[in-house]
Amino acid sequence: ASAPTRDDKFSFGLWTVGYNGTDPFGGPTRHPLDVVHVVEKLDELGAYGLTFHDDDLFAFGSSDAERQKQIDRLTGALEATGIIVPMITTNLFSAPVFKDGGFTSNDRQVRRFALRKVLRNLDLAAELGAKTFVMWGGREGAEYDAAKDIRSALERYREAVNLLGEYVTDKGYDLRFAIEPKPNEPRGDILLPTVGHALAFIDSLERPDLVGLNPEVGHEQMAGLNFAAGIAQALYHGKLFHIDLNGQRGIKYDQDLVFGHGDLHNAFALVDLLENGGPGGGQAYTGPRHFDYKPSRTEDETGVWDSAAANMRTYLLLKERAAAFHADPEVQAALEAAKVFELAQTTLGEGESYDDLLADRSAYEDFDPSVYLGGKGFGFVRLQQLATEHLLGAR
Ligand code: 3MF
Ligand code: MG
Ligand code: MG
Ligand code: MG
Repeated sequence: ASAPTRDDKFSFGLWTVGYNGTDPFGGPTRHPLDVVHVVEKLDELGAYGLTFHDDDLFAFGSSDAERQKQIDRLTGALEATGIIVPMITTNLFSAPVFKDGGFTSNDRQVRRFALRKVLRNLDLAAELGAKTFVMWGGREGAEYDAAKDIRSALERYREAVNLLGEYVTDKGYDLRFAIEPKPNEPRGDILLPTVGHALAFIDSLERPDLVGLNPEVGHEQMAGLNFAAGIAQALYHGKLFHIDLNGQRGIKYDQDLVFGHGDLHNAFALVDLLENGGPGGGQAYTGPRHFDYKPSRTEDETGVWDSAAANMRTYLLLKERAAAFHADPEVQAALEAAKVFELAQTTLGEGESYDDLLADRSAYEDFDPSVYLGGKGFGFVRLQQLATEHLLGAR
Protein backbone atom coordinates (compact mmCIF):
# COMPACT_ATOMS: atom_id res chain seq x y z
CA ALA A 1 0.00 0.00 0.00
CA SER A 2 1.13 3.56 -0.64
CA ALA A 3 1.86 5.95 2.21
CA PRO A 4 -1.14 7.64 3.86
CA THR A 5 -2.11 11.09 2.62
CA ARG A 6 -4.58 13.72 3.83
CA ASP A 7 -7.16 12.44 1.32
CA ASP A 8 -7.35 9.22 3.34
CA LYS A 9 -8.83 11.29 6.21
CA PHE A 10 -7.01 9.52 9.03
CA SER A 11 -7.40 11.13 12.43
CA PHE A 12 -6.19 10.26 15.93
CA GLY A 13 -7.32 11.15 19.42
CA LEU A 14 -4.79 13.11 21.47
CA TRP A 15 -5.49 10.57 24.25
CA THR A 16 -4.52 7.66 21.96
CA VAL A 17 -0.92 8.36 21.01
CA GLY A 18 -0.79 10.35 24.25
CA TYR A 19 -1.67 7.31 26.39
CA ASN A 20 1.05 7.00 29.02
CA GLY A 21 0.49 3.34 29.88
CA THR A 22 -1.58 3.74 33.04
CA ASP A 23 -3.95 0.83 33.67
CA PRO A 24 -5.90 -0.28 36.76
CA PHE A 25 -2.86 -2.25 37.98
CA GLY A 26 0.04 0.02 37.16
CA GLY A 27 1.12 3.58 36.63
CA PRO A 28 2.63 5.28 33.59
CA THR A 29 5.33 3.54 31.54
CA ARG A 30 5.91 6.54 29.27
CA HIS A 31 6.42 10.28 29.67
CA PRO A 32 3.58 12.56 28.61
CA LEU A 33 3.63 13.84 25.01
CA ASP A 34 3.16 17.50 24.24
CA VAL A 35 0.28 18.40 21.93
CA VAL A 36 2.50 20.40 19.54
CA HIS A 37 4.83 17.42 19.15
CA VAL A 38 1.82 15.13 18.56
CA VAL A 39 0.45 17.39 15.82
CA GLU A 40 3.86 17.52 14.11
CA LYS A 41 4.31 13.74 14.27
CA LEU A 42 0.79 13.01 12.99
CA ASP A 43 1.40 15.38 10.10
CA GLU A 44 4.69 13.65 9.32
CA LEU A 45 2.97 10.23 9.34
CA GLY A 46 0.26 11.33 6.89
CA ALA A 47 -2.76 11.86 9.15
CA TYR A 48 -5.13 14.78 8.50
CA GLY A 49 -6.78 15.26 11.86
CA LEU A 50 -6.38 15.44 15.61
CA THR A 51 -9.29 15.01 18.01
CA PHE A 52 -9.35 15.55 21.76
CA HIS A 53 -11.29 15.74 25.02
CA ASP A 54 -11.15 19.15 26.70
CA ASP A 55 -9.13 17.63 29.57
CA ASP A 56 -6.57 16.10 27.14
CA LEU A 57 -5.53 19.59 26.09
CA PHE A 58 -5.85 21.48 29.39
CA ALA A 59 -6.07 19.64 32.70
CA PHE A 60 -9.39 19.54 34.55
CA GLY A 61 -9.60 22.62 36.73
CA SER A 62 -7.21 24.73 34.63
CA SER A 63 -7.52 28.49 34.97
CA ASP A 64 -8.90 30.41 31.99
CA ALA A 65 -5.38 31.60 31.21
CA GLU A 66 -3.89 28.09 31.24
CA ARG A 67 -6.76 26.83 29.10
CA GLN A 68 -6.31 29.60 26.56
CA LYS A 69 -2.55 29.09 26.45
CA GLN A 70 -3.01 25.44 25.48
CA ILE A 71 -5.65 26.30 22.87
CA ASP A 72 -3.27 28.86 21.37
CA ARG A 73 -0.40 26.36 21.29
CA LEU A 74 -2.65 23.85 19.53
CA THR A 75 -3.92 26.45 17.06
CA GLY A 76 -0.34 27.43 16.26
CA ALA A 77 0.59 23.81 15.51
CA LEU A 78 -2.54 23.37 13.36
CA GLU A 79 -1.67 26.46 11.34
CA ALA A 80 1.93 25.37 10.93
CA THR A 81 1.05 21.89 9.68
CA GLY A 82 -2.42 22.09 8.13
CA ILE A 83 -3.71 19.40 10.47
CA ILE A 84 -7.40 19.96 11.28
CA VAL A 85 -9.66 19.13 14.23
CA PRO A 86 -12.60 17.21 12.73
CA MET A 87 -14.05 16.16 16.09
CA ILE A 88 -14.04 17.27 19.72
CA THR A 89 -15.39 15.52 22.80
CA THR A 90 -15.83 16.24 26.50
CA ASN A 91 -14.35 14.29 29.37
CA LEU A 92 -17.25 13.54 31.71
CA PHE A 93 -15.61 10.47 33.21
CA SER A 94 -12.17 11.12 34.79
CA ALA A 95 -12.71 13.70 37.51
CA PRO A 96 -14.06 12.46 40.87
CA VAL A 97 -17.12 14.69 40.46
CA PHE A 98 -18.26 12.37 37.63
CA LYS A 99 -17.96 9.14 39.63
CA ASP A 100 -21.69 8.49 39.11
CA GLY A 101 -21.80 10.01 35.64
CA GLY A 102 -22.32 13.46 34.14
CA PHE A 103 -25.66 13.84 32.36
CA THR A 104 -27.18 11.02 34.40
CA SER A 105 -25.56 11.30 37.83
CA ASN A 106 -28.09 10.84 40.60
CA ASP A 107 -26.73 14.18 41.91
CA ARG A 108 -28.51 17.06 40.15
CA GLN A 109 -25.71 19.54 40.91
CA VAL A 110 -23.29 17.26 39.05
CA ARG A 111 -25.66 17.09 36.07
CA ARG A 112 -25.82 20.89 35.87
CA PHE A 113 -22.02 21.12 36.10
CA ALA A 114 -21.64 18.48 33.37
CA LEU A 115 -23.92 20.46 31.06
CA ARG A 116 -21.90 23.62 31.65
CA LYS A 117 -18.65 21.77 30.89
CA VAL A 118 -20.09 20.47 27.61
CA LEU A 119 -21.60 23.82 26.56
CA ARG A 120 -18.21 25.46 27.04
CA ASN A 121 -16.60 22.72 24.97
CA LEU A 122 -19.20 23.17 22.20
CA ASP A 123 -18.07 26.78 21.86
CA LEU A 124 -14.49 25.55 21.51
CA ALA A 125 -15.54 22.91 18.94
CA ALA A 126 -17.22 25.60 16.83
CA GLU A 127 -14.23 27.91 17.21
CA LEU A 128 -11.83 25.21 15.96
CA GLY A 129 -14.11 24.23 13.08
CA ALA A 130 -14.92 20.71 14.30
CA LYS A 131 -17.93 19.22 12.52
CA THR A 132 -18.65 16.39 14.95
CA PHE A 133 -19.08 16.40 18.69
CA VAL A 134 -18.72 12.91 20.17
CA MET A 135 -20.44 11.85 23.36
CA TRP A 136 -19.12 8.73 25.07
CA GLY A 137 -21.00 8.35 28.35
CA GLY A 138 -18.40 6.18 30.05
CA ARG A 139 -19.62 6.88 33.57
CA GLU A 140 -23.29 7.05 32.61
CA GLY A 141 -24.30 3.75 34.14
CA ALA A 142 -24.21 1.70 37.30
CA GLU A 143 -22.89 -1.35 39.07
CA TYR A 144 -26.04 -1.97 41.11
CA ASP A 145 -29.60 -2.37 39.88
CA ALA A 146 -30.90 -0.86 43.12
CA ALA A 147 -28.84 2.30 42.65
CA LYS A 148 -30.05 3.62 39.30
CA ASP A 149 -33.52 4.28 38.01
CA ILE A 150 -32.72 3.51 34.36
CA ARG A 151 -35.83 5.17 32.98
CA SER A 152 -35.11 8.41 34.84
CA ALA A 153 -31.47 8.19 33.76
CA LEU A 154 -32.51 7.89 30.11
CA GLU A 155 -34.88 10.79 30.56
CA ARG A 156 -32.03 12.94 31.96
CA TYR A 157 -29.75 11.78 29.09
CA ARG A 158 -32.47 12.84 26.69
CA GLU A 159 -32.91 16.18 28.47
CA ALA A 160 -29.17 16.81 28.15
CA VAL A 161 -28.87 15.93 24.46
CA ASN A 162 -32.00 17.94 23.64
CA LEU A 163 -30.50 20.95 25.41
CA LEU A 164 -27.21 20.62 23.51
CA GLY A 165 -29.12 20.37 20.24
CA GLU A 166 -31.07 23.50 21.09
CA TYR A 167 -27.82 25.30 21.94
CA VAL A 168 -25.99 24.55 18.68
CA THR A 169 -29.14 25.36 16.70
CA ASP A 170 -29.57 28.75 18.44
CA LYS A 171 -25.87 29.53 18.04
CA GLY A 172 -25.91 28.47 14.38
CA TYR A 173 -22.99 26.09 14.91
CA ASP A 174 -22.26 23.66 12.05
CA LEU A 175 -21.93 20.71 14.45
CA ARG A 176 -23.56 17.31 14.71
CA PHE A 177 -23.49 14.97 17.68
CA ALA A 178 -22.30 11.37 17.62
CA ILE A 179 -23.12 9.05 20.52
CA GLU A 180 -20.51 6.37 21.23
CA PRO A 181 -22.01 3.18 22.65
CA LYS A 182 -20.08 0.86 24.97
CA PRO A 183 -21.47 -2.02 27.01
CA ASN A 184 -19.32 -1.74 30.15
CA GLU A 185 -15.99 -0.43 31.51
CA PRO A 186 -15.47 1.65 33.52
CA ARG A 187 -19.05 1.14 34.82
CA GLY A 188 -20.39 -2.37 35.37
CA ASP A 189 -23.12 -1.49 32.89
CA ILE A 190 -23.22 1.61 30.71
CA LEU A 191 -26.36 3.26 29.34
CA LEU A 192 -26.79 3.03 25.54
CA PRO A 193 -24.57 -0.09 25.50
CA THR A 194 -24.69 -0.91 21.78
CA VAL A 195 -25.35 0.65 18.38
CA GLY A 196 -28.90 -0.68 18.51
CA HIS A 197 -29.72 0.82 21.91
CA ALA A 198 -28.31 4.18 20.82
CA LEU A 199 -30.28 4.18 17.55
CA ALA A 200 -33.52 3.71 19.46
CA PHE A 201 -32.56 6.50 21.88
CA ILE A 202 -31.76 8.91 19.02
CA ASP A 203 -35.26 8.34 17.64
CA SER A 204 -36.68 9.69 20.92
CA LEU A 205 -34.87 13.04 20.68
CA GLU A 206 -36.27 16.45 19.76
CA ARG A 207 -33.73 16.90 16.95
CA PRO A 208 -32.92 13.37 15.80
CA ASP A 209 -31.32 14.66 12.58
CA LEU A 210 -28.57 16.36 14.60
CA VAL A 211 -27.58 13.16 16.35
CA GLY A 212 -25.87 10.04 15.01
CA LEU A 213 -23.33 7.49 16.13
CA ASN A 214 -19.63 7.08 16.74
CA PRO A 215 -19.35 3.28 17.03
CA GLU A 216 -16.04 1.75 18.16
CA VAL A 217 -14.83 -1.62 16.85
CA GLY A 218 -13.84 -2.97 20.27
CA HIS A 219 -16.94 -1.72 22.06
CA GLU A 220 -19.35 -3.73 19.94
CA GLN A 221 -17.02 -6.72 20.02
CA MET A 222 -16.94 -6.54 23.83
CA ALA A 223 -20.66 -7.29 23.57
CA GLY A 224 -19.98 -10.20 21.21
CA LEU A 225 -21.49 -8.33 18.28
CA ASN A 226 -20.45 -8.22 14.63
CA PHE A 227 -19.01 -4.73 14.15
CA ALA A 228 -19.22 -4.57 10.36
CA ALA A 229 -22.87 -5.64 10.52
CA GLY A 230 -23.61 -2.94 13.12
CA ILE A 231 -21.92 -0.33 10.94
CA ALA A 232 -23.97 -1.46 7.96
CA GLN A 233 -27.13 -0.85 9.98
CA ALA A 234 -25.86 2.56 11.16
CA LEU A 235 -25.21 3.48 7.50
CA TYR A 236 -28.63 2.14 6.53
CA HIS A 237 -30.25 4.55 9.00
CA GLY A 238 -28.00 7.43 7.90
CA LYS A 239 -26.43 7.53 11.36
CA LEU A 240 -22.74 6.80 10.81
CA PHE A 241 -21.48 10.30 11.70
CA HIS A 242 -18.02 9.19 12.89
CA ILE A 243 -16.16 5.95 13.69
CA ASP A 244 -13.57 4.71 16.23
CA LEU A 245 -11.29 2.16 14.59
CA ASN A 246 -9.20 -0.23 16.69
CA GLY A 247 -8.69 -3.92 17.46
CA GLN A 248 -10.19 -6.21 20.10
CA ARG A 249 -9.79 -9.91 20.75
CA GLY A 250 -13.06 -11.22 22.05
CA ILE A 251 -15.22 -10.47 25.06
CA LYS A 252 -12.86 -9.01 27.62
CA TYR A 253 -11.64 -5.58 28.80
CA ASP A 254 -11.45 -2.77 26.21
CA GLN A 255 -8.12 -3.56 24.55
CA ASP A 256 -7.83 -0.68 22.08
CA LEU A 257 -5.34 -2.60 19.96
CA VAL A 258 -4.14 -1.34 16.59
CA PHE A 259 -6.81 -1.59 13.87
CA GLY A 260 -6.63 -5.11 12.40
CA HIS A 261 -4.78 -6.56 15.40
CA GLY A 262 -8.04 -8.17 16.54
CA ASP A 263 -10.66 -9.74 14.29
CA LEU A 264 -8.92 -9.26 10.93
CA HIS A 265 -11.70 -10.89 8.91
CA ASN A 266 -14.22 -8.45 10.32
CA ALA A 267 -11.78 -5.56 9.74
CA PHE A 268 -11.62 -6.60 6.07
CA ALA A 269 -15.43 -6.65 5.87
CA LEU A 270 -15.53 -3.25 7.58
CA VAL A 271 -13.05 -1.57 5.23
CA ASP A 272 -14.87 -3.08 2.26
CA LEU A 273 -18.11 -1.64 3.64
CA LEU A 274 -16.68 1.82 4.30
CA GLU A 275 -14.82 2.02 0.99
CA ASN A 276 -16.96 0.02 -1.44
CA GLY A 277 -20.33 -0.30 0.26
CA GLY A 278 -19.76 -3.97 1.11
CA PRO A 279 -20.36 -7.10 -0.96
CA GLY A 280 -23.43 -5.71 -2.69
CA GLY A 281 -21.92 -2.28 -3.32
CA GLY A 282 -23.66 1.01 -2.54
CA GLN A 283 -22.94 4.21 -0.68
CA ALA A 284 -19.48 4.41 0.89
CA TYR A 285 -18.56 6.32 4.07
CA THR A 286 -17.02 9.76 3.57
CA GLY A 287 -16.24 10.87 7.15
CA PRO A 288 -12.99 10.70 9.11
CA ARG A 289 -11.24 7.35 9.60
CA HIS A 290 -10.57 7.94 13.28
CA PHE A 291 -8.32 5.68 15.34
CA ASP A 292 -9.14 5.24 19.01
CA TYR A 293 -6.44 2.83 20.09
CA LYS A 294 -3.83 2.65 22.80
CA PRO A 295 -0.14 2.06 22.10
CA SER A 296 0.48 -0.85 24.47
CA ARG A 297 2.22 0.07 27.73
CA THR A 298 5.12 -2.21 26.74
CA GLU A 299 6.15 0.34 24.07
CA ASP A 300 8.47 3.34 24.20
CA GLU A 301 7.90 6.44 22.09
CA THR A 302 9.22 4.73 18.97
CA GLY A 303 6.56 2.09 19.54
CA VAL A 304 3.93 4.80 19.86
CA TRP A 305 4.61 6.17 16.37
CA ASP A 306 5.13 2.69 14.90
CA SER A 307 1.70 1.73 16.18
CA ALA A 308 0.11 4.95 14.90
CA ALA A 309 1.55 4.25 11.45
CA ALA A 310 0.44 0.60 11.71
CA ASN A 311 -3.23 1.65 12.07
CA MET A 312 -3.12 3.60 8.82
CA ARG A 313 -1.05 1.07 6.93
CA THR A 314 -3.35 -1.80 7.89
CA TYR A 315 -6.37 0.22 6.84
CA LEU A 316 -4.81 1.00 3.45
CA LEU A 317 -3.70 -2.61 2.94
CA LEU A 318 -7.23 -3.80 3.65
CA LYS A 319 -8.58 -1.17 1.25
CA GLU A 320 -6.25 -2.53 -1.43
CA ARG A 321 -7.26 -6.12 -0.66
CA ALA A 322 -10.97 -5.22 -0.77
CA ALA A 323 -10.53 -3.58 -4.18
CA ALA A 324 -8.75 -6.71 -5.47
CA PHE A 325 -11.60 -8.85 -4.09
CA HIS A 326 -14.20 -6.92 -6.08
CA ALA A 327 -12.06 -6.81 -9.24
CA ASP A 328 -11.63 -10.61 -9.29
CA PRO A 329 -14.00 -12.14 -11.91
CA GLU A 330 -14.19 -15.34 -9.89
CA VAL A 331 -15.42 -13.34 -6.91
CA GLN A 332 -18.01 -11.58 -9.05
CA ALA A 333 -19.23 -14.96 -10.30
CA ALA A 334 -19.33 -16.32 -6.74
CA LEU A 335 -21.28 -13.27 -5.53
CA GLU A 336 -23.69 -13.79 -8.40
CA ALA A 337 -24.03 -17.51 -7.65
CA ALA A 338 -24.58 -16.74 -3.98
CA LYS A 339 -27.44 -14.42 -5.04
CA VAL A 340 -25.85 -11.54 -3.11
CA PHE A 341 -27.14 -9.08 -5.73
CA GLU A 342 -30.57 -10.73 -5.85
CA LEU A 343 -31.17 -9.48 -2.31
CA ALA A 344 -31.34 -5.96 -3.74
CA GLN A 345 -34.43 -6.93 -5.74
CA THR A 346 -37.77 -6.15 -4.10
CA THR A 347 -39.65 -9.23 -3.02
CA LEU A 348 -42.85 -8.09 -4.68
CA GLY A 349 -42.73 -6.88 -8.30
CA GLU A 350 -43.37 -3.23 -9.13
CA GLY A 351 -47.04 -2.44 -8.50
CA GLU A 352 -47.67 -5.98 -7.30
CA SER A 353 -50.15 -6.23 -4.42
CA TYR A 354 -50.67 -8.99 -1.90
CA ASP A 355 -53.67 -10.01 -4.01
CA ASP A 356 -51.32 -10.53 -6.95
CA LEU A 357 -48.97 -12.48 -4.69
CA LEU A 358 -51.86 -14.64 -3.49
CA ALA A 359 -52.85 -15.26 -7.11
CA ASP A 360 -49.31 -16.23 -8.12
CA ARG A 361 -49.30 -20.05 -8.16
CA SER A 362 -45.54 -20.12 -8.83
CA ALA A 363 -44.99 -18.51 -5.40
CA TYR A 364 -46.73 -21.27 -3.50
CA GLU A 365 -48.89 -23.95 -5.11
CA ASP A 366 -46.37 -24.75 -7.83
CA PHE A 367 -43.26 -23.89 -5.80
CA ASP A 368 -41.36 -26.95 -4.58
CA PRO A 369 -39.56 -26.20 -1.28
CA SER A 370 -38.42 -29.83 -1.09
CA VAL A 371 -35.62 -29.18 -3.61
CA TYR A 372 -33.86 -27.15 -0.88
CA LEU A 373 -33.17 -30.40 0.92
CA GLY A 374 -29.96 -31.58 -0.67
CA GLY A 375 -29.94 -28.95 -3.43
CA LYS A 376 -29.75 -25.20 -4.03
CA GLY A 377 -26.67 -24.53 -1.91
CA PHE A 378 -25.64 -20.88 -1.82
CA GLY A 379 -21.88 -21.32 -2.00
CA PHE A 380 -21.29 -18.86 0.85
CA VAL A 381 -18.31 -20.84 2.15
CA ARG A 382 -16.57 -20.71 -1.21
CA LEU A 383 -17.21 -16.97 -1.33
CA GLN A 384 -15.79 -16.47 2.16
CA GLN A 385 -12.73 -18.53 1.21
CA LEU A 386 -12.20 -16.24 -1.79
CA ALA A 387 -12.42 -13.28 0.59
CA THR A 388 -9.93 -14.97 2.91
CA GLU A 389 -7.51 -15.60 0.07
CA HIS A 390 -7.68 -11.97 -1.02
CA LEU A 391 -7.21 -10.93 2.58
CA LEU A 392 -4.11 -13.13 2.76
CA GLY A 393 -2.79 -11.69 -0.49
CA ALA A 394 -2.95 -15.17 -2.04
CA ARG A 395 -4.88 -14.01 -5.10
C1 3MF B 1 -13.45 4.68 25.83
C2 3MF B 1 -13.51 5.42 24.56
C3 3MF B 1 -13.41 6.90 24.68
C4 3MF B 1 -14.15 7.64 23.60
C5 3MF B 1 -13.97 9.10 23.72
C6 3MF B 1 -14.88 9.84 22.81
C7 3MF B 1 -11.54 7.69 25.90
O1 3MF B 1 -13.55 3.34 25.68
O2 3MF B 1 -13.58 4.82 23.52
O3 3MF B 1 -12.04 7.23 24.69
O4 3MF B 1 -13.80 7.22 22.34
O5 3MF B 1 -14.32 9.53 24.98
O6 3MF B 1 -14.31 10.33 21.77
MG1 MG C 1 -12.93 2.75 23.78
MG1 MG D 1 -11.81 0.55 22.99
MG1 MG E 1 -13.77 5.31 21.49
